[in-house]
Order: sequence, then structure tokens, then C-alpha cells
Amino acid sequence: MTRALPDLVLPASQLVVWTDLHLRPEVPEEILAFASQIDAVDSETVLLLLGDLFDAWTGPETVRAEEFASLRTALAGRAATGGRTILLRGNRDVLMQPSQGRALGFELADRVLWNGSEGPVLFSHGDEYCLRDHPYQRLRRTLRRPSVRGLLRLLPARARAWAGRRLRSRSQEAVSRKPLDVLALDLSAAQRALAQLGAERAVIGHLHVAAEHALEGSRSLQVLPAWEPAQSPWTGHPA
Ligand SMILES: [Mn+2]
Repeated sequence: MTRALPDLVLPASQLVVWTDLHLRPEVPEEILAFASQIDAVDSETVLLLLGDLFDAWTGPETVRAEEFASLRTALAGRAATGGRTILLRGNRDVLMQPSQGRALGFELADRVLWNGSEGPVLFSHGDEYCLRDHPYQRLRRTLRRPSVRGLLRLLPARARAWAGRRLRSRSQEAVSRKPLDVLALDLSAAQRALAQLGAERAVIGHLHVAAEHALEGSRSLQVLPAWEPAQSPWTGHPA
């Protein structure tokens, strides 16, 4: 049993997309760099983040640190001018709740569909296609179980932070933005998702290294690289 957020259909607007930022208080210069990149996105453009905005989201206390002040200000400023920001939950922010996203100025979703100039595009974090990583898929199912998430939310912030650190040290991506095993990717899972939703192209993050995979027919899967300071975003024009 998993509880997925409903798919979101985006309007015909310009998109600016980044993924896998893995922001953490230990690297404040990256938080500052990303905050200025947010400030540079105009309010007509939808800012879409494909997951893992935070290196480990354990609850609202994650962003209370002084190091995150510039990010909080940038997100709130964008929301105040009517700019739309959407975060797709990655494996590092899977415990985030929609109300917690709203409090920071963004919408939370698991998948979004967008009608681009080159056909309908399905955006998601991409871990749902990594079916060959069996231990990770077990962990993913556990963390998405409403009972487990409810339990985690009841823990005091300090206990959650401890659990988050334990989880990170056990995860194969203990190093932020380290390349993940591309062999875990099951292209037929992406193919099925695209066919179901009538989309032509899947765009994901999660693996941290840019790649392009041809699927059946004219369909394709694009993996975006993990964000780095000063990296240009993926941009797209609506149909
Ligand atoms: Mn990641």
C-alpha cells in the first residue's frame, strides 16, 4: 500500500527544471547559490524541481536552520509575486507533506504532465522506474506506507534527525549527488507509465548523471544531471 499524490497537469507555460539539489546546512554556499537562481526565474515561468531538494527532509525543522534562510526567503518571495514552484517528492524528501511544502511556498506532487512543444512530457523523480534495485524498492514501499509516515511524524524532531542520518548512511547514495547505478533503471516501467498517460517523453532525476534512452515507438526517457551551483536548468516551451 502506497499513498501517491494525484498527478498534476501543468498549464501551457514555460518551464525551468532542476533536480537533485541535495541542499544541506553543512554546505551553505550551495544554498545561497540556489536561492539566487530561484530569484532569477520570472513569475510567469513554472519552476519545477524533480526531487531531492533537501539532502534529507525529516520534518519542518530541516529548514529552520539559519543556513536555509536565503532559500526560505527566495521561495516565499517567488510565491508572493505569484510564481509557481512545484517539488516532486524524491527519495530524500519522501516524508514531506503537502502542507509543509505550502508553508514554504511550493506545491508538492509525485508526477506532473506538461504539454511541451515536442509532445506531452511526464516528469517524476524517477526512483519508481529503478525496479532492479530491490533493497531500495523495499525501503521505498516502507517509507511510503501511511502508517510508517504517521509514526515518523510523531517522533520528536531530534529523533527524526537521528533516523534521517542513519538512513542516509545506509543508503547507496550516502555521498550527496553521487552517481547511482544506471542498471537499476527498468526502461519498460517508464514505457508503461508513458503509454498509460499518453506521454511521449519521460524526464527524471534520481540517478544524478545525464542520460538519454530511446523507448519503443518515438518515446524516450531523459535523465537530468544532479544540480551543481551555477548549472543551467532544463528549459522547455509549451505546445
Ligand atoms: Mn538524489
